[in-house]
Amino acid sequence: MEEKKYNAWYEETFQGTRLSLALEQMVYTGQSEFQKVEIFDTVRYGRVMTLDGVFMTSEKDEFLYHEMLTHPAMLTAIEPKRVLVIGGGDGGTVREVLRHPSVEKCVMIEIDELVVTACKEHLPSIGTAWEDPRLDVRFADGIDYVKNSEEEKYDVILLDGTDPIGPGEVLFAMEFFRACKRMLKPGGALALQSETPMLMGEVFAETQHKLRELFSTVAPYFGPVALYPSGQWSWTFCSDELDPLAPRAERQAEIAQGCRYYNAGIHNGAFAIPNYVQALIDERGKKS
Ligand code: SPD
Repeated sequence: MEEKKYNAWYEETFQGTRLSLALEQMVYTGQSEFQKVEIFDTVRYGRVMTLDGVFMTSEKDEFLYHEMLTHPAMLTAIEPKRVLVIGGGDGGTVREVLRHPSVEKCVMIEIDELVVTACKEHLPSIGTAWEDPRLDVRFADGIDYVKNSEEEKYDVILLDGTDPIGPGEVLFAMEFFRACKRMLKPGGALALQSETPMLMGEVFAETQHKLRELFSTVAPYFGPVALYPSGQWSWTFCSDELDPLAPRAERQAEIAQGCRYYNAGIHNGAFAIPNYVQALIDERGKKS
């Protein structure tokens, strides 16, 4: 097949890598007090959203990331009723959370209202649950919330933030993880996006060790996200009481039916730690 010539490309520069997508047209550009928000149509990934020039989500592959961030923790928790999502302004994570019938309330704390407004208008295929009455979206600082909230605690907390570079760095700080734990009920689970071990090995390993100081079970798990640098992504499951390798099989089968990536086999396999990743964790352990 002959390679077509494309006139315009959108290029992400990230930690010494460049990833380009052939561009069809820009759809939206806005600047909030926090970041530049761009949404555009691409030839192969459908509609894509970037924050400060970094790919966040695409119509083509968003299910990989959102299903994997959400379902391992939701299906390991016994009967998650209250769920907290920090970040996740495109709406993909809350969409997956609200597919669980046990959920009575899902609070989403997103710092940047512009991300939600732009995604509601221009990426409606991702955020399909904005009107769900169980959803309570608040535009506030997630760090302040977990540090200071006196509200009822949560069964599951999901961290759907940006990369730990610049403003996103605080989302990988010990202080923040400690505050998240404060907001978890006994028997609860925290899951977070924990970056690419291939290109962000130090941050990944450091994060594992920080979380191990707080939780008795810290289990990284892995999957592909084609849009993100290196393509190999990680998330991390944390709990004091729950075993991520013992999800609730009945609920899992129901949820997996509506998933495009996640299923029981993926769940189990995702928790296998690749040898190079185990080595990163072990090496970082020797330093402390
Ligand atoms: N390198 C991009 C990492 C982005 C992680 N969060 C994505 C948010 C999608 N809801």
